[in-house]
Amino acid sequence: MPPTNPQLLDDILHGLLRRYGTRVPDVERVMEILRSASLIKSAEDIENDHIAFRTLGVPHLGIQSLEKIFLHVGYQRRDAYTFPHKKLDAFWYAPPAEHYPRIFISELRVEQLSPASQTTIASYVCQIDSDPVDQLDLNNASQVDNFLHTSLWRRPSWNDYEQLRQESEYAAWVIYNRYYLNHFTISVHNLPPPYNSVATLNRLLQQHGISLNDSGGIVKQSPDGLLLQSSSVAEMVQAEFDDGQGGIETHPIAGSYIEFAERRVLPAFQHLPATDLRRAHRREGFEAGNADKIFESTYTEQTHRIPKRK
Ligand code: OOG
Ligand code: NI
Repeated sequence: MPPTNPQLLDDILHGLLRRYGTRVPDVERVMEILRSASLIKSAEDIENDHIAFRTLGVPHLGIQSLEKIFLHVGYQRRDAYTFPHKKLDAFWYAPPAEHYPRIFISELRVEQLSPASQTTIASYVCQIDSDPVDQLDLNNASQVDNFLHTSLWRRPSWNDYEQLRQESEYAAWVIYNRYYLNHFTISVHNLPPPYNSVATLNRLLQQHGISLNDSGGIVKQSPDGLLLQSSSVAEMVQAEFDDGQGGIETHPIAGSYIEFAERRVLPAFQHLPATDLRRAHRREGFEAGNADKIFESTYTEQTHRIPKRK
């Protein structure tokens, strides 16, 4: 199905990636590594496998709210994934045309958190008494873009952030980072060999100082062997918190990261010449076991391993 309005979708994605690029200096570092190794000429040569968002599972928000923006431009909801231990649920969405990224949206099961964390989250979201996406003109790209980059709640306090983080790293991430893009994903299988595998590309990235999430091992592989993923450790952003006295205090916290995905060719299409291979011939969707570890790219256990950049 073609996108109902390609310009609208292009504009929304452009706005998301522009903000993401300024918040995640690793994006430019990785582009430079790929350019220096002659794997790409410019960023446009990269296929964006998918982008991801995080949401709070509370009335009027969560997946059911955010997904409306993308369903409107022709995305289709596909498989569900559950992460009971992390108290998360997720869906992935297929794009309206092959050159657009897939979308992965997850949601925190707020009702399963401790009463203290639920009270903290409620103090931020309690004024939202209708779905804010319903107030938008979904055909207006700049309205949608503003919505995705404007807070729905007050500036968080450091105390609340830290209290949430001790129970759920994900909750703390969303309270501060909201709908900012959590990551974009380089389709590694489309890079020139031998860097068309995550194992090889990872070594190149690490040689150039990119830190990779090692939770569960650096390469996450699906049981069918066809989806391999790695991710950088989230970069720290200087975040401004409410100091409780009418002022602002700044603390470094986890922002966003970059993912690398290798989708291998499905057994039925392995006879095809490489030049004929399209998305439909490769492993689709996501894998809960891989995703479970990729979420940890923003967790303190990972970000604390990373030496500070000068
Ligand atoms: C998403 C983690 C999962 C994938 O590709 O499986 C994921 C997140 O960190 O919000 O990106
Ligand atoms: Ni991902």
